Parts: sequence; C-alpha cells; structure tokens
Amino acid sequence: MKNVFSRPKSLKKAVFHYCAGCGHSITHRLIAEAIDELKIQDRAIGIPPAGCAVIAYNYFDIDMLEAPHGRGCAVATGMKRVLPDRIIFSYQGDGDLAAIGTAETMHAANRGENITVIFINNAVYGMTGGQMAPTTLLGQVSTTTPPGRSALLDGHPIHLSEILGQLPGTRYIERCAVNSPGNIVKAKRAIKKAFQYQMDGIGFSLVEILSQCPTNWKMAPVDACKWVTEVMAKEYLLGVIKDTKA
Ligand SMILES: Cc1ncc(C[n+]2csc(CCOP(=O)(O)OP(=O)(O)O)c2C)c(N)n1
Ligand code: SF4
Repeated sequence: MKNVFSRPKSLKKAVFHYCAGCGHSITHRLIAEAIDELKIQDRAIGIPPAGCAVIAYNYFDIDMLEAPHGRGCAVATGMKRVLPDRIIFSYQGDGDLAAIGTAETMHAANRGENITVIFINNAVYGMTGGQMAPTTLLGQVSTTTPPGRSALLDGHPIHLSEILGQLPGTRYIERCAVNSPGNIVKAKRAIKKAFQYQMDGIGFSLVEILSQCPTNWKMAPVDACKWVTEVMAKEYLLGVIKDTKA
C-alpha cells in the first residue's frame, strides 16, 4: 500500500510533549516539511526559545542552539554572519519575541539580517501558566488579568508584525494560523517562502502563526480552533503584511 502520510525526515521519532490541540506541534511539522522539501536538513539551524517550545531541539533532526529568553534574533544574527551558508531560523513565542525580546527583534529586523523568524502568537505566556502577553486581547482573561485585559491598566495588544513591517530592513512578513486545514496549508506555504527568501539572500523574513493554547485559554481544542477564527483573527488579520519581492 502506498504511504501517503509519514513523519518528515527533519523530525525525530519523538513524541511531542505539547498539550492536545496545541499549535506548536502543528507548526513544528510544517517547518520540518518545508526543510525537507527545500532539501536543507543539513544546512538548517533552529533556535528554540524559552517557553513551551524550549525543548524543540528534542524534535527537529537538524542543528539547534538554544537562545536565552527573547534573544533568538541576536543569536540568529551572530550565527548567520559567521555561517552565511546555513539557513537560520529562530522560533519564538509572543512573550519571548514581543516582550522580553522586543529590542533584539526590532534591531535585527532594522539591520535587515538575512534570517527567518517563526513567531508563535498564542496570546498568553503559555509555559509559565497563562499570564498576559503583549498580544493578549482586550477583555481576554488571563491569570494576571482576571477581569480581562484593560487598555487603561494593561495597554493595547501589540501588533508586532505590522510594526516590523514599517522598518525598511524587513523583506517578507506574513500572518497565518494553524486552526483549520486551509490555514495550515497557507502557513506551510508562508514558512517555505520565508526560508526560500533567506536562501536567495533577500533578507529578514518573519511568519507569525496564530496558535491555539487550549490549556491556558481553558477551552477544548475544537473550541480553541474556533476562537482563533472568531475572535483572534479579527484583531490580528491574516495575510501578507509585507513582501518586497511581490
Ligand atoms: C530571563 C527569563 N525571564 C523569565 C523566564 C520565565 N519564562 C519562561 S517561559 C516564559 C514565557 C513564555 O511565553 P511565550 O514566549 O509566549 O511562549 P509560550 O510558552 O506561550 O509558547 C517566561 C516568562 C525565563 N525563562 N527567563
Ligand atoms: S500550555 Fe499552551 S502553548 Fe504550552 S503546550 Fe500547552 S497548549 Fe501548547
């Protein structure tokens, strides 16, 4: 019988530790498929974050180097400059990229480093128990905003992808989601395109993924997928934010 669905070569034979319905697992698979299809398994280097994806090096069968919390883009910059032939990507949550790592991210993007960022936006600090992240929606209940996020007390949700899109150094930025088959196909296309831009020397690319966190959203996985479309994607619009090659 023909095998039509199998583990990508770039994923190790390990069982994900992520919760059921978590967007991290789907995104890991998409990255691995993109690496396989572009035939860059021996050239790719991934940089895992602090956060639920901290042990992503247990899953990807490629070179991986852990970065301190938020410093993915700084580590990627150093690696790419020393090893320009390698395909370097940082994998960062919204707490990692848009809170503690804002400065490193902005400056790497502004310098136009030829690196790729996979930005997992699940609207909370997942690993540490569901605290408010910069991307938490107004009114969203988190462990540090029990009555819901208030603009007055907590500020507004940060749209980091749009902010980065304003910088002349950025080349390709797209926001995707992994909550439905159609969105998963588009997310894979975007990840592959971001790697391809880096391979072609075009410059800084970032793919934001709206990613379910059923555990901290306190929802069943199916309801979390619906929430992405019905609520989250109304605040964070899906689609290409910047593409200088288009
Ligand atoms: C310097 C530093 N400060 C704080 C922490 C604690 N910490 C670990 S993960 C995390 C939040 C991660 O949230 P996010 O980046 O959104 O990733 P997620 O877990 O949701 O995937 C924090 C604050 C840390 N590890 N290092
Ligand atoms: S806490 Fe949320 S982000 Fe972390 S593994 Fe569970 S579902 Fe995924």
